[in-house]
Amino acid sequence: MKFDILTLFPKMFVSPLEESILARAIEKGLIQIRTINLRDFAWDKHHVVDDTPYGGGQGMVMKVEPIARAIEWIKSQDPVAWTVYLTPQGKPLNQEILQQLSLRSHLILLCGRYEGVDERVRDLYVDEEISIGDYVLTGGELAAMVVIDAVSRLLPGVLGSDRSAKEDSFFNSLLEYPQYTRPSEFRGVSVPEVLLSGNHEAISRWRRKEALRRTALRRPDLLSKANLSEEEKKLLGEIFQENQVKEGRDGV
Ligand code: 4GX
Repeated sequence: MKFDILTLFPKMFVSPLEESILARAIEKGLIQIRTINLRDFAWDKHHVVDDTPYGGGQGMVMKVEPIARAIEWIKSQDPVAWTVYLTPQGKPLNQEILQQLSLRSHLILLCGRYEGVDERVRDLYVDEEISIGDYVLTGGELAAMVVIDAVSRLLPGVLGSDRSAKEDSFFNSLLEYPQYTRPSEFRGVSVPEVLLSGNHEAISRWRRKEALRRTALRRPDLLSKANLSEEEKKLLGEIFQENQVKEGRDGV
């Protein structure tokens, strides 16, 4: 999969791509990442990439021509390249959108700065607008990095093969269960007995139950979307009963 990043700050991408899983994916040729400095496509004497907004107001707007030239240049090499603009005004990013993006062969990630891009960039070049969350960054670069990271790990061969299979079933609709590793006791806090028991049936049941508990407590919105099995509904019933007992003790 190819990623082209259109940015005024290409260096922001250097070290995140030199580490760990993404570095290995690049090395193995599973992903190809190019940073393209939009300033290189500003052809006036001073390579100007921004200008004041028509109608007046605060800040600067990114000019249409450098972005247009950069995207047209990429598309002349690969007409199916899909252009994504990172902006708080986009669709909220989730695992389903990432799954869809991971099926494409070539993404162009447009990183805006200042007050954003001239609206005609959207009109003429942007295929999809994505937001990584309801907060404001200083630019689209970190959002683009999030997309690259989360898409890459969905590509075949990027994670260990045992890691990827697990992912989609259970994990997608529920939060993960608590994990522990050695030591079995730390500052008086013990690892749950069952995890040391070697009873795989009991361990699996405990994990499903704790994943349900966590989801019910922290993200009830996810639970209503999840397709729960009869077994899971039973576990959820147990959790609610346990909570009522606890609330009774707490005087609720
Ligand atoms: N999820 N930003 C875009 C420039 C901008 C300003 C105004 C449009 C209108 C962000 C996010 C994000 C900061 C990227 C502002 N664009 N991107 N940038 N949240 O906060 O994706």
